[in-house]
Amino acid sequence: MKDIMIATSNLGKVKEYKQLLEPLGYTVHSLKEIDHVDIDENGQTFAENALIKAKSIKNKCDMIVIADDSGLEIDALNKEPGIHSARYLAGHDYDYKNKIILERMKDKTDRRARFICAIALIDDKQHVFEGVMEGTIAYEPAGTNGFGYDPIFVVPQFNLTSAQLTAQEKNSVSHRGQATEKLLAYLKEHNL
Ligand code: ITT
Repeated sequence: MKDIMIATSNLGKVKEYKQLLEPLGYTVHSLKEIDHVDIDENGQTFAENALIKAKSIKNKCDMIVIADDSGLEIDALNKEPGIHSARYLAGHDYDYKNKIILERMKDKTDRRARFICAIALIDDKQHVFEGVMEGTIAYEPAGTNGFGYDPIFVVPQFNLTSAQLTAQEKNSVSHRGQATEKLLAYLKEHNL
C-alpha cells in the first residue's frame, strides 16, 4: 500500500478521496492524524489556495501530500460563494446555507452553476490538477448523500442533485473525480 496525506479537515472530502484512491492501492490519511497547523487560505484562486494548503503540510509528514481546494460558483450570484464556499455564512450549518442560497436564487432564471476542484501536489515542482462539474441550482434541496452544497446542485447527467447520487455516481462525474483522474495519471507516470 502507498500512503497519501490529504491536507484537509473536511470529512466529506476525506470520505470521497478514500472511495477514489483506496481501491487503487493508496492508504488515505488526513489532518486529524497530525498536530494542528494554522493555514491561512489567502489565495485568490482555488489553485492558489490548494498550493497554500499543500505547502503548509508538506514537511509535516513523510508521504505524498496533496491538498484540495474546491467550491461552488453560481453565475446569477456573481460566482459566489466561489473560493469562499467553506466560509460563506460562517458558523451556520449547510441546511441553513443551502436555504439562504435558494432564497437568493428564488427569482433567478439563470440557474447555471459549477463545482470546481483544484488538487495541489508538491514534489520537486508544484502541480495543480483541476476538475469542473457543470450543473444547475435546484429549486428545493433534495438528497442526503455527499456533503456541503450537494443537496442544491443538480447534475445534468442524472437529473438529480449530487446528494441524491451514490458515491460511485458522484465520483464518476464530479469535479473531485476529474481532478483525481489527472492526479492519478501523474502519480502513475512518475511511479509514485
Ligand atoms: P479543508 O480546507 O480542510 O480542505 P474546507 O471545507 O475548508 O476543508 P475548502 O476551503 O476547499 O475546504 O472549501 C470547500 C467547500 O466547498 C466545502 O466546505 C463545501 O462547502 C464546498 N464543496 C466543495 N466540494 C463539494 C462537493 O463535492 N459537494 C458539496 N460541497 C462541496
